[in-house]
Amino acid sequence: MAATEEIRGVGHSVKRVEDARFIRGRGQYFDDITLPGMLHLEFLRSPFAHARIKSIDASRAQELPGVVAVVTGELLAQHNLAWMPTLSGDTQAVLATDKVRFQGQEVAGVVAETAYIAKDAIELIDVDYEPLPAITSPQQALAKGAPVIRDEKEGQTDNHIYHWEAGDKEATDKAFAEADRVVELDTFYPRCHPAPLECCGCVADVNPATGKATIYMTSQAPHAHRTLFALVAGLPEQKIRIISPDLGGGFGNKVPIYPGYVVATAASLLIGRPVKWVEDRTGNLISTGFARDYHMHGELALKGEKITGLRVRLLSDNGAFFSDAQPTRCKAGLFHIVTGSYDIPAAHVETEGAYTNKAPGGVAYRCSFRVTEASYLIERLVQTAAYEIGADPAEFRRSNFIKPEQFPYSSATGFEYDSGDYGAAMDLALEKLGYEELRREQAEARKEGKLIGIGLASFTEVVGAGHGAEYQIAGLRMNDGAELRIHPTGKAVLKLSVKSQGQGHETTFAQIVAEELGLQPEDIEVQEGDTDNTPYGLGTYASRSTPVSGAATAMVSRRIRSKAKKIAAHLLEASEDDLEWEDGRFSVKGAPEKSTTIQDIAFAAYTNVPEGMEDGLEGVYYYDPPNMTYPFGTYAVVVEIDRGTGAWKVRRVVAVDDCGVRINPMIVEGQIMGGLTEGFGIAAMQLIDFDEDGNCIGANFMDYLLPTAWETPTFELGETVTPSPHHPIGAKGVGESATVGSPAAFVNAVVDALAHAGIRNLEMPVTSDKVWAALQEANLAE
Ligand code: MCN
Ligand code: CUM
Repeated sequence: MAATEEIRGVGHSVKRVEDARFIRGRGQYFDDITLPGMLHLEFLRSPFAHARIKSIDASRAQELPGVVAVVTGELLAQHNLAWMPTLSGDTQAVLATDKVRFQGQEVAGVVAETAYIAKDAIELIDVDYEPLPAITSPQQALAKGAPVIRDEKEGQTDNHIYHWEAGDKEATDKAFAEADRVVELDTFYPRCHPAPLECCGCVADVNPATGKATIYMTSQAPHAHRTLFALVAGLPEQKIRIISPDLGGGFGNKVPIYPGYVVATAASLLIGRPVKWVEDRTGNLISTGFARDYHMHGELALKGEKITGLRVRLLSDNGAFFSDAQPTRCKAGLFHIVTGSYDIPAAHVETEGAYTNKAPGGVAYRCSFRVTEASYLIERLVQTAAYEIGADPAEFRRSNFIKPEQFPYSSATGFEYDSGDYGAAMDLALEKLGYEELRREQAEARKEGKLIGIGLASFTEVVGAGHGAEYQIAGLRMNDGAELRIHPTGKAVLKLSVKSQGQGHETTFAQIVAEELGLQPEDIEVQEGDTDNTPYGLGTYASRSTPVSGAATAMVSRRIRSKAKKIAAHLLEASEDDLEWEDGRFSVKGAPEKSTTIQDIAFAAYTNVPEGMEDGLEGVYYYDPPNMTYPFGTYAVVVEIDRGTGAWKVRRVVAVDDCGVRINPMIVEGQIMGGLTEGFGIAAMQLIDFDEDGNCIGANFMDYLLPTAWETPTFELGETVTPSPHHPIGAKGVGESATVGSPAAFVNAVVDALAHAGIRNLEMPVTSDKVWAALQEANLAE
């Protein structure tokens, strides 16, 4: 019986159960779904970044055999669907009516019998555009006399979206007035894109007889999306069923609601047949949720080796529609951790947002609400400060770290860090790296004209939104549910509100139940993604599945265990107080031979419960986290620079992460390696750029470069474990940590190779030509 075998609960590197179908090609993605009578939707996209639409003539397209309908903004407007609300209270065009506001914006949709016919018909739509000047930077957007992009919005007379601030301005000004030195850094976190392997898409099936809308869609947050569909389209919520099937990666790209989902659903409703929309790569890169595009100015006030103040000014390029997924309290999530891992007594941050003629987005890409930018800024700033005062960057960090005994720590911007031991993580990273020795080698190499750089990032992240009273999206509290049913034979089904895009939830969440109930993970099936069959919750992003839904899973298991205990007392004819729980069985204290397993109890739950007790062994729990979790770590990167070309090569990457208790160490390491690869890609090559007319440069994988196995360095990992004090099993989220923390380490490493010659900054992506220019400037070029 199971109880004699070791339970593979928390801490075991259980192999990913989902891979059995993925590696056999048996996954089911939305594009695998074919329904009888299904039609296909394709989009006509704007060639201009900014233009007035004078007319749209779709008659030639309409006449093409096989075309069923052409959907325009005008048609949608008749159903009040031409515009939709965004997650941050703005509006966004579903299909353009008055103007196009970025290149690639959806102008019209063709619904046809095949995708090929739909694509051909797109070519036959005649749009008469009157081009307008394009705005491609927030500086341009906020300049006097700039054309107003959102002229359709009442009262909008410029391109300004918001001004937010956090921290104490007065205290910060005082810290700067009293500082013996002020260090500054101006830097830009460029626009990049998550580019998941599978682009977005859906199959919308509105049944004209029942009125039920079943929408198979690429969604990281199926429940939230269903509620938004209900609110936007006015469909009754019980008549909407979102099914998010297997996803080929998300990385934040599948959080927003895109016009494709809405048009496919509207078309299915109007035509009465299922409609499939499959986004192509260029559509994905030019029109869906981009990330970053953040201009940052940071200043540190120093007294000796101590940081006494932080001042930050930000300017955000939000594209044509403000569509950040924006939890209320969060504002810019950057506020949460802008002071990083450092005990900075005073801080003040101000941020402005602007509309530009670029695709909307802003938050997503393996970050949590701008924390990537925050982490980058502070880690670049502390390195700059260390150089300016002639301190070793590691030692300078150490003297400013928040100390373990200061937790829970209240930051100068008003957030409470739950737990941390930053020194321990850094020590382990430095030890693994052989830091002292490397510094010596670096100095020796320099004498021989060789450039080696060592870059560190001791990041702190914030994940797991988060405390429903303060964190809401579109008015919905950011909670998550878990429903667990133990069947008579002791096998279980766990249903979750979150949705894996590749993170291995089917494995790890079963391990949480295994840990709490003493079942083996293979006896627990985990289900996600179908709103008709899973409990409510806000979904997977901001590494919140473990902190929120993982906690719900532990709590529902405990709830079931307490009922199991009552049944055990009944079966053993003992008092509950005399029972002990260990490894899936209750036994009588002092009489271990008198025991009953969770499997026996499960059977009894349906056959032999104590008098007055309801049958069954199941429960549901909605978890509202008391706080966010704050994972952290130190990443160290060693690079060599070729003085002849400016090319830089990564010699080593050491990554020490602390995400509290690790449920599945192998999966956590996989998350970290994937995240480091993306961090490297962002630092070295991934760039979505625009020319002055607003043409997107980076619209395909020839121009938007992703690291392949060829460029990706080898990673050496390490861990420390500082449990979260408020999470039921002490776990913190980890999915995004490496992408958040590592870009600064890569850039710091390249800068470090040139720092002795006065170079302080290089902008991402750090391409050879930029390094070459720096080598020239520093008289180091060969
Ligand atoms: N885990 C663990 N122990 C911990 C923390 C996490 O074993 N202490 C496990 C979890 O159980 C889960 C995985 O690690 O299986 C990631 O958990 P978590 O940190 O809670 O993150 P989420 O599951 O909420 O995933 C979201 C996060 C985000 S926001 C992005 S973006 C991202 C990422 O995950 N996108 C990914 N990792 C990704 N990995 C893949 N393969 N594909 C994506 O699209
Ligand atoms: Cu910020 S990308 Mo993830 O949160 O889905």
